[in-house]
Amino acid sequence: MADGSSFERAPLAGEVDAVVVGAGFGGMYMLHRLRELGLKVQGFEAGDNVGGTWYWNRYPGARCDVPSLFYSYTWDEDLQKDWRWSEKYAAQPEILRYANHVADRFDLRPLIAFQTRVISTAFDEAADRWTVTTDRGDELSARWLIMATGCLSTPRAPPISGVESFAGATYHTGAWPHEGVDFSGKRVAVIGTGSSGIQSIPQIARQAAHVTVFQRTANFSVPANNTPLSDADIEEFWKAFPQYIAMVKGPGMGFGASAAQTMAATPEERRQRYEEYWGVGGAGFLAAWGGVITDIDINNEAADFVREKIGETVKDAKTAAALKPNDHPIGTKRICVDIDYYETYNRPNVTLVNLKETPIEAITPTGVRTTGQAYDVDAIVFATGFDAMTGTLLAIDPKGVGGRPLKAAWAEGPKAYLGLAVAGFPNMFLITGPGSPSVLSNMINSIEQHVEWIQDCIGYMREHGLTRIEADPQAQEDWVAHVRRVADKTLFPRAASWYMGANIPGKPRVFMPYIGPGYRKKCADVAAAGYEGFALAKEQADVHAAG
Ligand code: N01
Repeated sequence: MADGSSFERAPLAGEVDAVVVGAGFGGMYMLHRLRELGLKVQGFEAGDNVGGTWYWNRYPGARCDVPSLFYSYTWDEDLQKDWRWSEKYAAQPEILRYANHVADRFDLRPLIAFQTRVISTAFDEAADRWTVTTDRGDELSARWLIMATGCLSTPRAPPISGVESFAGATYHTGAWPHEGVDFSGKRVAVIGTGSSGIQSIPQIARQAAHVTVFQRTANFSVPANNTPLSDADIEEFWKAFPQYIAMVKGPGMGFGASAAQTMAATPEERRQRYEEYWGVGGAGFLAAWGGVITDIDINNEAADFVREKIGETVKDAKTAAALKPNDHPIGTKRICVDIDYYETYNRPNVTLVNLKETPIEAITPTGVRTTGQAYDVDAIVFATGFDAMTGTLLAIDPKGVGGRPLKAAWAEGPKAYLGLAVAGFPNMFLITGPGSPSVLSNMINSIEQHVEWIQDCIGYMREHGLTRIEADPQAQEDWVAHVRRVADKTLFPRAASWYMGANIPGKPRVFMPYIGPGYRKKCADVAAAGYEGFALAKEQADVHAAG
C-alpha cells in the first residue's frame, strides 16, 4: 500500500513488547533490531510507506547535504556494498528507493501499520507499560515505547494573514504532493530561504514563467559541486572507511584544527584553504579551519569569503547585497548546500524581494502583498521550515508518571538525559532526541548509535528481569546543563535558528542538539555502569507477587 490510496484494516489491540513510532531510518532500524532481540514489535507510520523525511520532502531539488556514501546504514556490510549510489549527493527519489530497498531486504513492512498516526501514549504505572492509541482506533499495550519521530517532521507554515483567501495553489516543501507539481507557465512565489528554499528555487525557476523569492533572512550556502559517483570514488570511500568509522565511533566529527593553529596561518594560507574547500563543495567548508564555530574573528573571515563569492556570482548589485547574510555567524544556522542557487538570481525570470526592507503584510486572493508592492502569483511555495526536534513529540504529548504531559515537563524547553530518555517517562526512548548530537551530526550514524544503545538497554532489562527504566531527574538536569555549557562555548547561541527553537513563536529558546565531544563514550559508559543515571526496577505487581 504505497500508492497513496487509503485502505481499511481492523484496529489492533492487545499486548506487544514494543511500539516504534515512525518508519524513517530510525524506526526501520529499531524495528529490525528489536525483532532480532526476539521482541513482538509494532511500528506505526503516518505515511503510506517507509522513508520518513525522505518520504515527505519531495520538493524539486530535494537532496541530502551529506555525501550519499556516508548517508547509508553501516550495520550491514552486504547491504552497504550491494547498494550503488549514483551521485555524490543523492537526490530524494534515490534515497527513498534506498529506504524501500532496506525495508524489502529485511522484510520490515509486516511490522509496520502504515497510514496510521499515533495520537496518544500514556504510561500505566501499575503495569510498567505504555498504552498507545492511533487515529485508526488501534489500542496497544507495550512495555517499551520508542519515538523514532524524526527531528524535522512537523512542517510549519507561518500564520500570515489572508493565506486562506489565496485563489491559487499552496505547497509546503515538507509535505510535497507525491504526484509532483508542474509549474510550467506559472508565476510562483517562494517564501523562505533555508535549505529547502535554496534547493528548490533553482529547480522551480527552470520550469516556471516567473519566480518571486521572498527572503527574510539571507543564509549562507556553499555549492554542492555534485558529481556522478565513479567506481574509483567508491573504491576510495572503502579505503578510507575504517578511519571514518573509527572517527565516528571515537571522538566524533570535529571542526578541524584549533583556533590558535588557524590564527598562526597567514591570511593568504587561510584564503587558499577556503578556496580549496569551496572547490570541493558541501558543508565541510566549515571545517576548512579550526575555530569557525567558536571564534568570531575566524568566523567573520569565513563569512566574508562566502559573501565575496556571492558578490562575484550575482550580477545585480542590489540583489547580491540582499543575498549576503549579515545577521548571524556562518554555520550557526544550518549551512545550506546548493546547486546553482546564487546563479539562479541572474535569470531574467527570478526576482528577489528583501523582506527586511518590505515585510509581508498579507496574502491576498491574487498573491503576496508586502509593504512595498503587491505580487500577483499563481502558486505559493512555503519553504518555511519545521517545528524542529520537539514539534512531533509534543503533538503526541506522551503522558508520563502521574499522567504528567510531556508539554508540562518541557515547558521551559526540552530536557532529556543523553537525548535518549526523559525523567518521568519510564520505558520511553527517543531516537536522536534533544540533547544528543542528532542534527549536528550525520543523522544516519547517530540513529544507528541510538538504536543499538536502546536495543542493548532493552536486552539488559530483559536479561535481568527488569521492567522499568527511568532517567533520574538530577542526571537529566546535569546533562541538560552540560549541553548548554558546551553550546555556550560556541557561536551557535548567537543565531535565531531552529536549533534554538527561535523559528516558532513562544517556543523556549534552548539550544537543542549536543555539540560536544565524547558523546558516544558517555552513552557507552552509562550502559557499562549498569545504566548510571537511570533508575531500574521490577514491575510493582511482580514485586508484590514475589513478596
Ligand atoms: O527550513 P528553515 P528549511 N515570512 O527553518 C523563512 C534540513 N534540511 O525547511 O530565517 C518569511 O531552515 C525563514 O526566515 P527566517 C536542514 O537541517 C536539509 O529550509 O526565520 N519568511 C527561513 O528562511 C535544514 O536546516 C536538507 O527569517 C519566513 C525559511 O523560511 C532544515 O531541514 C534540505 C517566515 C525556513 O528555513 C530546515 O530547512 C532541506 C515568514 N513568516 C532541509 N517564516 C538537506 O539535506 C519562516 N520564514 C539538504
